[in-house]
Amino acid sequence: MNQLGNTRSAHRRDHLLHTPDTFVRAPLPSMRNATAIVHIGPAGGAAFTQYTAEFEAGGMLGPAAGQRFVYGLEGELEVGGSILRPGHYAYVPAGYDASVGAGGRARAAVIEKPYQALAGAPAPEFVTGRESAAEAKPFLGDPALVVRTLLPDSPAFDCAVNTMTFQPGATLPMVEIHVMEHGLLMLEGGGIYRLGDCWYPVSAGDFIWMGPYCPQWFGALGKTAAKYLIYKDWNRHPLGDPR
Ligand code: UGY
Ligand code: MN
Repeated sequence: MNQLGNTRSAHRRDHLLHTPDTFVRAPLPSMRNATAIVHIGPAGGAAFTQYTAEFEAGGMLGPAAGQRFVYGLEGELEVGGSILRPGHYAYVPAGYDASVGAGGRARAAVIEKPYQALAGAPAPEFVTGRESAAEAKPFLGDPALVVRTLLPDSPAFDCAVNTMTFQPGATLPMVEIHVMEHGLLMLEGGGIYRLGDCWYPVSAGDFIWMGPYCPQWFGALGKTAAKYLIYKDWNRHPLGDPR
């Protein structure tokens, strides 16, 4: 609790930094023995929603608003019959019937978005995997900054979810400005995030939303690696399906 009105959290037109001291919990419709910290959604300026789901024993999510990506943070979850431990993930296509529940206390990052079909592209399938099993690829040739791509490289998917791991002192090689938006959850370590014209100290547990064209840059600080989970819209024409 902070009783002096201070926080690192900030909300600007093109970005949000949401730090744990400002999290407010409330269940979403049809959740059972579970609650949500909604980090971002259309009300905050995004075209997707991302929330942290916190489960008690027997906890369940309600139906997804479109496609759903679940990343295990703590405890054990069951998604469509697959067991998710921390660092495991599941992608549930829109309209696919896969319940999300927990036998005991658990936490997960959840991303949901209406699916944007593409003429000629197949429909995406249910996917599960382990982040640690995904190939670590140097980002723009830098071995101190590696990317793991969690969803298949296929036009079936209208979004990408990756992790990025920065060795201490590693940085994004440039200030990025792009049409895609991001939902980002700091999983480990910390550093400085530039968002627009502001520089923020960030650490594990913080959430960031970056809107389209939000100038962005990160440098890892401290003696351990910094790692984040990052969503972006992907594989679609800016004007929609050019059919
Ligand atoms: O995929 C990305 O656009 C990523 N490099 N952005 C970021 O880390 N802020
Ligand atoms: Mn980016």
